Amino acid sequence: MNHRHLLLPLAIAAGLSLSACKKETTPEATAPTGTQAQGGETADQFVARVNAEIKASYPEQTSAQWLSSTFINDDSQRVAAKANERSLAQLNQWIEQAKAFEGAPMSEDSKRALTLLKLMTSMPPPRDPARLAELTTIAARMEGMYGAGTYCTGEGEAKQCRQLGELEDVLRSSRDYDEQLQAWEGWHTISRPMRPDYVRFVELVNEGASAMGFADTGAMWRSGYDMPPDAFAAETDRLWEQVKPLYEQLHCYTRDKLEGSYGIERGQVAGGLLPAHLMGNMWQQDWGNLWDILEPYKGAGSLDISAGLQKQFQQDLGAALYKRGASASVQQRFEAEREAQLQVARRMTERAQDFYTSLDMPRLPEGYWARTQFIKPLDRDVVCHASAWDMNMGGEDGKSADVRTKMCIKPNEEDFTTIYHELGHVYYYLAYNQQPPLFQGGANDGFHEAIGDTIVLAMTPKYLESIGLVEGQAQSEQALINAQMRMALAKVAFLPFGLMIDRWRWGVFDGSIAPDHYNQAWWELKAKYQGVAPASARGEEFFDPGAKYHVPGNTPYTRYFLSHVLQFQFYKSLCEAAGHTGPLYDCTFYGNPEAGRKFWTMLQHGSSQPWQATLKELTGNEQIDGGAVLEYFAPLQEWLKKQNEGKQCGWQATAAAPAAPAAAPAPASTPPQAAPEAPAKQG
Ligand code: X8Z
Ligand code: ZN
Repeated sequence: MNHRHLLLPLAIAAGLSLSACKKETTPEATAPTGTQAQGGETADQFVARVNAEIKASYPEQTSAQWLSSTFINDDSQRVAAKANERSLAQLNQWIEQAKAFEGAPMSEDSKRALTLLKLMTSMPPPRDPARLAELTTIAARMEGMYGAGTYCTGEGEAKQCRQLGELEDVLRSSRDYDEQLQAWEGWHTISRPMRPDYVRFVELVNEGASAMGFADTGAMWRSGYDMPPDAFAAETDRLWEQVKPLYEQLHCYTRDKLEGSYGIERGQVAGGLLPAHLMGNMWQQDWGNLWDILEPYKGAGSLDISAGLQKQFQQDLGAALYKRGASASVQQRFEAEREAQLQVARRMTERAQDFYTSLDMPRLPEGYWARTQFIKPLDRDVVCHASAWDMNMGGEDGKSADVRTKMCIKPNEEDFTTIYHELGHVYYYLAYNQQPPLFQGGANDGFHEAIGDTIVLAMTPKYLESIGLVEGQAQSEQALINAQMRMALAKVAFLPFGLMIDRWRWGVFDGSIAPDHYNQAWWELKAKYQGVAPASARGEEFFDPGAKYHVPGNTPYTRYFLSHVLQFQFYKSLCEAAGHTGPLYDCTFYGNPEAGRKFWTMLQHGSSQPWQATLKELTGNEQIDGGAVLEYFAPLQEWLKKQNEGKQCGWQATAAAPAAPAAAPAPASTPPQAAPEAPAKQG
């Protein structure tokens, strides 16, 4: 996770979070502070002291988290939970002390800092020490369960165990209906045991949120956007309405193609919903792996990035084997393979760094290359979910910064673009390290998620050809539609997913979704927003939300929805800064220092001012707006409309409940969504 933002950080199971995709860490006091503000201290002095204490205690906190994510066992979990507990206890103290300054004179910066202090964690801590300890233990355990999640089949000699990466490989590559179903269902077994922990987790964080004066944890999460929480929720509805028609067109086209591949019976679930296990992705959040089924014009402009990366891997492997000679042992061959995997992962990362340095941003510090986890270690469990870490807030001079990423990189397109995403977090850290710790965060958390993705939008076919990943790019209408489709499968398909996760959690936190309806509510929201459904019954014996990292990791998710709108606004502005004319989708600002300077200036603000001001500086607009998404995809949307002519688009969310024996009928309260003029066609 990448984050470093104090507010509702992205971080995962930990406590405060100063960073974007990493665990939240709450700094622990180093100075002997009591529960009282120190005598004679002014508000500004108090804020300065808190900032200093955060910075002093931060490295030890993040180290504990790093260890527990890259070496999962009982000991590392204990140490991480303890560190987190101390951090959150310290946070409680500061928040308590800050009360003494309510109404006192202070600078505008201090006012903002004190607001941000209360939002520093996405895991609001109960005051009671025993319950706080219980909370951090549960949080560490849930994340550990996710990271170590393994699905085994068979017995004895035939026993086969697979982790997430291997199960994802099946969804990525297999087109066998049953094989995919088994991989999908298999992964969803790992979260069943999390359910009681999650129920308790919700009670404990709600206790913490209410002690801080929030209605519940969801209300607290919605308070981090420089506007009233209700207004923020309404903003997300507004943005979704803006982009929904585009999603509906993509959904309609995709359903048709799935029916073509799997037959009318198996290519959809009753009501016109897309079968969850056939979308090439465990959570149906990115449909890019369905390229073989969805490519509009076969071979028009080859954009097979994964093939290009595979080729590089094979070359590295060839070299590694050659080095070991023709008589290499099995062990040596195995080592050659590991060496090649690491090498291609590093080269992919260097390639991503090159984009940033082409914008005149600094090279990553040496320590980054030394301490990053590039590939999955073989000797222990780790959390493979990608994240970016600022270990010490030491980047002012760019020399002492200890920044890292943690991934299990494979040579495919998805991981390649994720590297660009993660480096976006890292460059944000480096740029705002000169701010006081309480301002070391994204302008809002959606900004933090959007930096690297803005760069991904600038990875045009021309750019990809210039770095040798794809060849033979020709300008044609068909190549354009192919390129747009490739981007839409990643970006447009994501939008409703980005929304539904926290729609579920907001409901869980405010009590409108009770524990005995967790799974039902989850699938109702999946049906309503995404138009997807499981092919088999998913009753309350399952806990399917827990199979998505950010739920056991407690990372708020609305940030990704915002990011998927914001990144198009950022992209458009940087294109303008680079002097681009012509259609938006055609722009890359690779190698343009002007665009780079504009970007960097924004990053340096961190969270020191309301995000609206930062957005205005960059884009001239202080509202998040879906207009740039629609502008970018205008050619594709036109094309999709034509393809879908005469088809019955849309779906019926009421049909979402699995029509299997034990399933309860969907509640009448779920309105049909995306209301088709006529009901969706039945399979
Ligand atoms: O979690 C992430 C990043 C780390 S912040 C890898 N993302 C979301 C996800 O994977 O669910 C990036 C896009 C959405
Ligand atoms: Zn991220």
